[in-house]
Amino acid sequence: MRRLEQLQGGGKPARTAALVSGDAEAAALAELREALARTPREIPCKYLYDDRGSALFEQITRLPEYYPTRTEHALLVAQAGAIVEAAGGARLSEMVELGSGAASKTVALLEAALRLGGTPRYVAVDISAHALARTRELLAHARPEIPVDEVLADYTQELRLPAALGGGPRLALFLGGTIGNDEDPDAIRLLSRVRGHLAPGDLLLLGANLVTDPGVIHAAYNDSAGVTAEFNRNILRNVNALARSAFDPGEFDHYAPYVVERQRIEMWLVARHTLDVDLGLLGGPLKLARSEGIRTEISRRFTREQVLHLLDESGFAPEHWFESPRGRFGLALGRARASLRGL
Ligand code: SAH
Ligand code: AVI
Repeated sequence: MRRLEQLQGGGKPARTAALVSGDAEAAALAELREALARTPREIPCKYLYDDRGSALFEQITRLPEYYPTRTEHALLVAQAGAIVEAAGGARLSEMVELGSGAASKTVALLEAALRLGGTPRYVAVDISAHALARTRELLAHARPEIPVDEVLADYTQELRLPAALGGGPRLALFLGGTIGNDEDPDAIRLLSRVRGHLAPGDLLLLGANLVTDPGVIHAAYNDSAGVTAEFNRNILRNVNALARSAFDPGEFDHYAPYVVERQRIEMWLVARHTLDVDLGLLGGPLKLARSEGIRTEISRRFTREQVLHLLDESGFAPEHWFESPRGRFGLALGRARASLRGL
């Protein structure tokens, strides 16, 4: 097992997402300062994933209302053989997963590769040291024969991946519907950067939430146990740890409407009353009016055409489309084109 760390110049893994030293810490503070000054105010969603946030996300994936993880998992189990065959079968040299989380669904793909006679390397890229530790535990237990490399990195920045092994295609994975946490330009920039790490003929498997019943989508982000609300409020604890600011999560309501015309959940933290928050290293107080919101995430639903368009714009020729039985989740398999159109 090897670990590359790109959030800091080596040393101990960060226990708080993006809590880093030197230039990277300054960049995180600048990013937060700029985002909180926007209209509407924002905190980038990557700050949801400190240790506690990653653990809360894992709880979310098991909630009865949160259908995406279960739905994608079932689809992956059903289609793993077809996906791995299309990606080269036993010749597949490695799988590189962005935002791997606990990698609970990836095991289905790794097992399919083993069944087909391959032993691909697995490279897990995540901003959360907690998530990478869970990946390590899960794979060591489930599939100890798979070589695993961990990369602690923010994939919105320039990525440094281990050199390709060669000898067979590389399959990049971006699952969970995480692509829906970005608007199109950022999504295309990210997928194009992934394309830049691949050779022509390598592949990308992209998981996306699809447009479905607004009531079902709304419930998934407004669970009755309040776990998503806690996950949302926890972002303020992470900001406090990074910036030594003084947000009180208890002063904010979780608000997560499904905005039908924009095909997306918007997750907000709404001030319960007028607030004057000490921003610590971010500088100055933040004055919030009663009911003023800070947007912490968007989570988009797509049509099949929109997903294939994202692939195409990022340098991949769409080759296969797999959809869950009730059309709530889709997996698109694209092949890296020789020409980097869209880069
Ligand atoms: N793929 C997993 C996890 C999805 S949650 C699944 O489908 O269940 C999103 C994951 O992406 C989290 O593990 C989070 O830590 C990671 N992540 C979010 N923003 C990131 C960023 N900018 N760089 C790297 N990882 C990121
Ligand atoms: C990681 N991402 C795809 C999740 C989503 O559904 O957008 C994060 C999440 N936010 C609230 N619940 C889950």
